[in-house]
Amino acid sequence: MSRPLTVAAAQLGPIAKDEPRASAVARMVAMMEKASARGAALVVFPELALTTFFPRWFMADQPSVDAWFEAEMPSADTAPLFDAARRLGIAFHLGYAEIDGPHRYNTAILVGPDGAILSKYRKVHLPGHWDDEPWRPFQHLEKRYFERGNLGFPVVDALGGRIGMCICNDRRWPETWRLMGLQDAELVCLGYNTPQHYPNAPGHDRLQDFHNHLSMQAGAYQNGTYVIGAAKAGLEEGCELIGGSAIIAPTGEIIALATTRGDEVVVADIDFDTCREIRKNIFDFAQHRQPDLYGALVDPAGGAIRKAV
Ligand code: ING
Repeated sequence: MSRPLTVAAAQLGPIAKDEPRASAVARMVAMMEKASARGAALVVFPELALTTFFPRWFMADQPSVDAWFEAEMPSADTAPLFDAARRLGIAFHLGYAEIDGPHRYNTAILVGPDGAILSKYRKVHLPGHWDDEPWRPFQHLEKRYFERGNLGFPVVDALGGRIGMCICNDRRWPETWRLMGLQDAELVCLGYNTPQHYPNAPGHDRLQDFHNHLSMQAGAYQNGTYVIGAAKAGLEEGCELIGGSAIIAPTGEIIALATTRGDEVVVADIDFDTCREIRKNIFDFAQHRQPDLYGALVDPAGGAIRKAV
């Protein structure tokens, strides 16, 4: 028995600071149409896909920050995405900045081919810093502008498989992947905005593309899940963002890869049953994991293990 699905990563090139949401949405609808024409039933868009990556600037007043957020989903600006989903019969994953009452999150949703929101995720691992650090060529103020996600890492039954989500920096943390692996995730959708330059470790600039794929390929293999990673890429308001959008098999192999740093759709045929080759063998959790020895992984005083060694 097989459970095939054709899927797409829709990489976005730069979004200018003054580019209206409607413009970014129009670009994404065009990519949904392109993906649909190539048989895709799901399209994954990047993190914070509606606007430029605004955490690169320090904003002192909350109204200036809130201008980058969505108070409702869908809204008049984003409705064309939901309309296209229904018109084309295609699901999509979208990253955006969410206002929920007094709370603000870096959020992603999975929307079905009927336009219904099937799942929501709020980013847990928020990188960067809190205070204005003008020494940086560009800042990274996610810790200031977003609260830590409070929805866990949900995995839902959708499109014939078990689908989870994470966002950008989450992919670098093995706990992210294992929490979804423990829920039998068969596909993880994620978007990212990753600068080529890392001010605190410029020697790693040459490794950003490698670390991007290393993180996603390891997550895929060690949990027997497909991964679709979609970048916001290119030179965006003076900040070069990596591309490398990819579709990755449970074996860890890259089966589709973007080759530009602009708007680009990459498509692959997956089969959710392939996950079993990994999860019923080398990573059969019930057979091989030793969770009774892993307590330090969730000990809030995580440093204690260093003293014990
Ligand atoms: N961006 C980056 C990411 O995790 C970063 C931040 C870059 C962290 C390079 C470490 C190294 O891909 C977001 N938005 O999390």
